[in-house]
Amino acid sequence: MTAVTPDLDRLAIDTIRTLSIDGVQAANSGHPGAPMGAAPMAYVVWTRFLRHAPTHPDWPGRDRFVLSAGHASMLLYSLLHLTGYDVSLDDLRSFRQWGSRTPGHPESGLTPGVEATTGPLGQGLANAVGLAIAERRLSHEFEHLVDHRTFVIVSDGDLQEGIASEAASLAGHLRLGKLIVLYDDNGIQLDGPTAMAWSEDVPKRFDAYGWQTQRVPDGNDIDAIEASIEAALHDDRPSLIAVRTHIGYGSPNKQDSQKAHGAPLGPDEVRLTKEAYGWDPDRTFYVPADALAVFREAVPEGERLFEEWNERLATFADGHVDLAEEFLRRVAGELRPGWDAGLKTYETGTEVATRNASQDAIQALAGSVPELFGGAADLSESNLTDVKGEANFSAEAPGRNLRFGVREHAMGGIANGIAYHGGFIPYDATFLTFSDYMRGAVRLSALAGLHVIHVWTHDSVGLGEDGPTHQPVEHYAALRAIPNLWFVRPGDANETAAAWAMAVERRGGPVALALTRQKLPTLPGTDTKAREGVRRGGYVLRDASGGATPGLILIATGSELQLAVAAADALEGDGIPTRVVSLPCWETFDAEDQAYRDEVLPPAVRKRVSIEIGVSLGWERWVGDEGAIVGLDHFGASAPAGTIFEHFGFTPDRVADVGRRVVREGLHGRIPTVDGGHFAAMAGGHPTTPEGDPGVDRTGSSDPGHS
Ligand SMILES: Cc1ncc(C[n+]2csc(CCOP(=O)(O)OP(=O)(O)O)c2C)c(N)n1
Ligand SMILES: [Mg+2]
Repeated sequence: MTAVTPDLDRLAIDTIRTLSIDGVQAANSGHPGAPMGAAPMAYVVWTRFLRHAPTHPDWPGRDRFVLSAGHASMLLYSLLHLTGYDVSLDDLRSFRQWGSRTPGHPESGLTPGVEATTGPLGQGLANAVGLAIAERRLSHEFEHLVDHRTFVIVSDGDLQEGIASEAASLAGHLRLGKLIVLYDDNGIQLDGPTAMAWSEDVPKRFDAYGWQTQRVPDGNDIDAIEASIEAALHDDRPSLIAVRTHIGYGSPNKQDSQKAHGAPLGPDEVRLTKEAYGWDPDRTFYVPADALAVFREAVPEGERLFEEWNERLATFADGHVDLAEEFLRRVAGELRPGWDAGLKTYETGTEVATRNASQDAIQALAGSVPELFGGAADLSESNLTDVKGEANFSAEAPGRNLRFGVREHAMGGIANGIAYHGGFIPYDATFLTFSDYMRGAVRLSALAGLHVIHVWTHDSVGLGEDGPTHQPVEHYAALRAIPNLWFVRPGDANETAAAWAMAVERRGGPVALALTRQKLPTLPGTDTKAREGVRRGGYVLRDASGGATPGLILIATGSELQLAVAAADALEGDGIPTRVVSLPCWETFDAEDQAYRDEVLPPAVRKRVSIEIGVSLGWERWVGDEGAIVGLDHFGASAPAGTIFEHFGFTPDRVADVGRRVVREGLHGRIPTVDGGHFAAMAGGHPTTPEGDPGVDRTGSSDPGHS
């Protein structure tokens, strides 16, 4: 053990500071100010509290540390290097460079020891709440094996974000006592003093959320910081410690100014700052041996903790072999054999809303996939996401059904945090329209490759009477635009069971399920074809009769699949051999090889019609030059679902008519959207029509379905 004197503490802290300064200077880009101010609190957490094992960064028993203020990434990279993670000085020298492990903002999966991808302010705190929820639930399921804390550093910007307020409010309500948040209270943000835009008393706000709150008036007083963390650990509420710091601490000309926030100090100021620390201004990336020794104690200490935990696991396994194996399976992210045996098959013709089929799937999977853990943003009665017979997750009991309250953005961030933790397949739920409210978190789940399932019901204008505020129209396109998000819109109950199976099986990214409120008929063929077909993203649901080469392909998703099937009957009756392709997931279909895609959509069959009750954007890709797109390029309306479909021209007759004209008249491209007279009847503004003529009621001659 190195005897750590105050001077050595100071040297170690200044080592974090100077590495951060040098990293940003070398990159000529980055944020030096926050690492300089927050180095002491980070030092206290990492050398006096954090139970981690730098040589076993994935050890399930480790404490979690989240740098929510991801712009301060050099702070984290410096700590990872110093405490002995596989992050070298060269990695620090290549901060923000192509191919480096030290990207601009921390990216989980890229750098050992980075627990969460952060940078979009506020997300990290929500992730941390998810980590703490996961810890509590897993420790309930596997007592003795799980018992760790979650430490977070947040900045002003983090705490200004709505997602942080949502997450903190829920954390207080749930009394997540093992969550400890240190707030880098430096009074400066990007544009200048926080006082420009902010005057509330933050700890008081957190008091009101049910947190323990403390203030440390001097951010360099490491004993006071240590005492506050001690006190936090002994309180059963989550804790916020507001630590008053100085951005750019030690920089003679930039301390306490936004100039230290997001730009290199500059060579001259770097020299002056190092001199102010009593350092040799000519040395860069310098790590004094004494300072390194203090940090590197984390390595043997981590080995010890890791071994101790493995012994605990072995002892536990003596009496509970099954439970120990189950624990290891869970944290390895493997599914139980036969996990999908309970999924239902629905008989052709049965009328089931896909949200109900989703409820059936959740219920069927609940026993065989105990890692499924989630809930809704106050819509469990609508999203049908509760596991029946299970308790709520509350302050008193770590049950299985999460109640997020109306906090969609935090819900997304918390689900991400549960996924980061491991041992769970988290799911969350709301109306598809309100996926917009959680988009920031959804994007990060895709970027970080997190296995999260989003259950988004009320998936089109088909939700009916709630009207256009609640009816998603542009959402399919917007969600399909997010890389690595599988957006799945199943067309009936069998496709929904298949979609759940694919969602549970996926690794390396999120899956969104778009589900209907209204009932849909179970279509012929999905009972046998959906399971494989949905996984592959698209398949031939029904082929042209008599083995004829199709003269036309109808391509549909979700509630419009039934229209394609019905229209195909009519078209076949007219002598047009018609194939129906169900295309519930563009992303997995795209990932299939060309041979399979050509089998489903033969390049030679160029007459095609897509039918989807959302914006037409993107469908060009599947219908090609000679195909037509039946979409909905305006907002919806308040009326019963059947009426809306009728008035907007989503009927088998209109689809068949478009199909006929595509084959016989060469009709192609985006088919003008029908508004059924709705917008002409509206007082005030009208949507811009495809013809650029707002307000014209185009029901009639210009629309093939009504001609
Ligand atoms: C959601 C989001 N909005 C904006 C930004 C850009 N940004 C990065 S840091 C920052 C504010 C900085 O203030 P603070 O959080 O107090 O950090 P400090 O200046 O103290 O380092 C902003 C606006 C961001 N990263 N995330
Ligand atoms: Mg600040």
